[in-house]
Amino acid sequence: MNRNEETKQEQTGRISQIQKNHYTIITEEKEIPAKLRGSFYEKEGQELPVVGDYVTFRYNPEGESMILKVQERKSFLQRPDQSKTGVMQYMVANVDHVFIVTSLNEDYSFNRIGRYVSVVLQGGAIPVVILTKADLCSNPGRFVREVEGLSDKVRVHAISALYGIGLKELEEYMQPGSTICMLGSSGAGKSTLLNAIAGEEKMKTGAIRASDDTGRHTTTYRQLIRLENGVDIIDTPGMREIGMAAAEEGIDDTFADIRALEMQCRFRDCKHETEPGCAIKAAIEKGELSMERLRLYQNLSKENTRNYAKKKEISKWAKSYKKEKHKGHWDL
Ligand SMILES: Nc1nc2c(ncn2[C@@H]2O[C@H](COP(=O)(O)OP(=O)(O)OP(=O)(O)O)[C@@H](O)[C@H]2O)c(=O)[nH]1
Ligand SMILES: [Mg+2]
Repeated sequence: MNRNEETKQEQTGRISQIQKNHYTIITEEKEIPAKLRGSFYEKEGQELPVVGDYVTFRYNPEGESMILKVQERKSFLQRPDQSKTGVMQYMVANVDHVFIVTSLNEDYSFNRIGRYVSVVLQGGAIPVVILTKADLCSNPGRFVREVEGLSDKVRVHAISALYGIGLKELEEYMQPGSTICMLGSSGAGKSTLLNAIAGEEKMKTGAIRASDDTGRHTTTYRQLIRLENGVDIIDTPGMREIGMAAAEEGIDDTFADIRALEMQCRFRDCKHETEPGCAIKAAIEKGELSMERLRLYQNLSKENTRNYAKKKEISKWAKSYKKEKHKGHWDL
């Protein structure tokens, strides 16, 4: 193809990076700088491209190419906005598996993993929980079992990217042409895992704070990396929290739709089993709610009740301990 023909022809590529209004498109041959066609800004509610989108563009060998259209997405991850305005934030598109990366140190949070799983299921991708830094944990199996209890749709692997433990288990996700996205808090080890899978340093990694095991936001924007084995991996910056209400019990944000439906059930204590007038069952029948998300919500609520009961029990015990100690009975 000569230069002129190449310019006229519409091509297809994949968005690998976005910096303000500047897009990078990756094709079989190269990375191409691009911008949006003006009409994207004219029409209200027009879907803008996100990392992972396949787009049609007009090639410009001299400068920025022109993105004409976003192609239909097969999955689309969104999360509720942190400021709780009800707006959804777009994250990535066309992902097959999402690696929910959590390290086996202070970062581990059963509830947070549940919220990520919900976001992934909602977006139409498959959640895979990766418990990293297994080298720092004396009993990774305990955590694997706990996470497996979330939903039978969730796969769990305990690994150490630094020591190469468990990486073989991840080979089944490396199908040529498939896409993996890394999600998880800053410092969890997403970029370290990506480098270990790639076999070379594609991304920068950074030390965590010893005081609370949190990271320092080393990765600052989403980036799609095309590996030699034909897999696309999207690395993302660590998020502080995902769709989380301030309280530890707050699973409300990620499950706002289910809670809204529950309010419409005829009985206030509806268990969504055999009760008549159940809005949850109706939504499942209509295909508006998936069974997996309902189970996940129920499992998380159960776990929260258990934690709450545990906390209450402990504080009761602490109070009686103080009282008894005061009477002099507890000097062991
Ligand atoms: N002990 C141990 N440390 C690890 C492992 N994986 C990553 N780390 C360390 O954890 C720190 C954070 O790793 P990163 O890969 O930068 O974390 P990240 O999730 O990409 O963080 P952000 O880019 O900030 O979102 C680095 O010091 C890594 O060396 C592991 O398996 N074991
Ligand atoms: Mg990173």
